[in-house]
Amino acid sequence: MSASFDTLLYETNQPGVATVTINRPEKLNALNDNVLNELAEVFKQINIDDTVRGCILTGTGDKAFVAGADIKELRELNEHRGRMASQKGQQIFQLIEDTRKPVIALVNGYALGGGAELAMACHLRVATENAVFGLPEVGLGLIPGYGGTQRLPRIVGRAKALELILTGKQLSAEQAQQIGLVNRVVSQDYGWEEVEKMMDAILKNGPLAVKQAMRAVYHSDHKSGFQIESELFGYLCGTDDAEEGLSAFLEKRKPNFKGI
Ligand code: CO8
Repeated sequence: MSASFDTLLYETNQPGVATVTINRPEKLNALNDNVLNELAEVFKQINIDDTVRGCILTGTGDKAFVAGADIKELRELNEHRGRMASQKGQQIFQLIEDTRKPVIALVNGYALGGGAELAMACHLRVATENAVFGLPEVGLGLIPGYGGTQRLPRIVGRAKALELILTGKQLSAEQAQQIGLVNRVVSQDYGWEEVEKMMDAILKNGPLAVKQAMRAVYHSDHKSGFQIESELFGYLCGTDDAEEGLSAFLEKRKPNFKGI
């Protein structure tokens, strides 16, 4: 594939392995509409490109994988636009999850909100020691809206998922590994080596078997919960609490929620 993007870097350094790097370091790689559109485009192309057998997804710099959805854009959402934005993001993340070539997230820093949700839409996760995971949406008066309420319980179980979603607390890379949210933790210098080793270990196997194994493993998932997530995300976008939570972040102050 020959592709050029505004917010992504696309490379194929290892034969057969595409590397997609989200490249908005000045905003800690936050997912604005442009990034989401380009992620959709690149994964559509990866899906149809027979020369690509696997993909590594990461973020530019050593501070963030992705620090979430772009909070500036979230503040523009009302109930209807919130629901639509959630559905759009869910579809793009589903496209990533439905890729029948292994997608490994190299989580090299903050993976918060939509960033944690993006990592969860990948099939496997390697974290560097400085990675931080969290779903801080409730602190902004919202809930995860890119599939996080559905994928997190599937990955770590309902009790742990509820704890993380309801408290919004952050986990270190090691804590994330302890609950099964990441497959492996390595020092910052070895992130690439580890992720390439994992990819090699997969790609040396029968390509048809790898593809069908992925299909079989994901077959048990139910899809209706995603629709409920979007409805509720949209509802919250129309509330005073979301307006207050998002404004408070951008104005660098603590939110004063009223429950309306
Ligand atoms: N969106 C927009 N801008 C961001 C974001 C973000 N998520 N995160 C960081 N930035 C910006 C900052 O505003 C800042 O910009 P500027 O220099 O112009 O002020 C720049 O990136 C650097 O950030 P900080 O100065 O804050 O860096 P720190 O090292 O002090 O802090 C943190 C790093 C702790 C990661 C901090 O930036 C932070 O808390 N970020 C927000 C994290 C967050 O709450 N993420 C969740 C967002 S909500 C979400 O993802 C919902 C997903 C579902 C959406 C569904 C439908 C749309």
